[in-house]
Amino acid sequence: MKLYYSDGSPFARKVRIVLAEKGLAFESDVANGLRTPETIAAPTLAVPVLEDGALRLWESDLIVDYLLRTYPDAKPAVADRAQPPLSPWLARPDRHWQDMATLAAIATCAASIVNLRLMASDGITPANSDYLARQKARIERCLDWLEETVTDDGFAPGWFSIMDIAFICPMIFCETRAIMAWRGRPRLEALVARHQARPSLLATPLNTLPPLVSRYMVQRLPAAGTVSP
Ligand SMILES: N[C@@H](CCC(=O)N[C@@H](CS)C(=O)NCC(=O)O)C(=O)O
Repeated sequence: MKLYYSDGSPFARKVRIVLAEKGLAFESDVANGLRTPETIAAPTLAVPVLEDGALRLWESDLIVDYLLRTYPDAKPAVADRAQPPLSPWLARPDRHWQDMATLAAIATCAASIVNLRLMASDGITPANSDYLARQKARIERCLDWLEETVTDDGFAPGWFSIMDIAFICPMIFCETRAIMAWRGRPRLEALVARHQARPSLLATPLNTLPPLVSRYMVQRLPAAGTVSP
């Protein structure tokens, strides 16, 4: 397998954590900051992208779903029995739609967090852009909903779930990049704290450099306030 990623990407980190949790070996094609469109092997122009033989996949949740289904028995050489195991599914079979809705809320929240970060590089912030103010409001609303949804034992008690991982990665990104304050939500804070010493998290730190905004993106940005969906 080969994974294309940036080592600052919270979406790629989710995939890297799952690969580490399952002890799956892969070749890394890693870049710091945003890649130029010509160097991304996906129509989405975003990383992570996974190649497994002839198959090429993009979108982190899809990649994780593929890994869980394709390598169900993969385990790390040494498993720590004191820690909850990685969930074998994206969503609990008996709560499929609820968990998929949770994952969708987390993914939307994460995308808005990354948008705030990238646009700040151009001086566009919630203070001077109605569109970014709406994205910030979306993040707050998602976080409030997630705080109501999560339990004292994570999103799927007894498991280190993909929902847990998908939440932790962008919140660490949000904090280390000083994008916005998100704490003050005790259950979500406890979830992030609980897993920080897990080997798969320690093995996949985000880079300490802020991601770069490519000239391609800057040249094509319409003026603030005129963006259509
Ligand atoms: N929904 C995608 C988001 C991926 C994403 O936004 N990746 C960022 C890096 S954090 C990227 O490559 N952005 C390039 C761009 O937006 O042009 C996923 O879950 O994989």
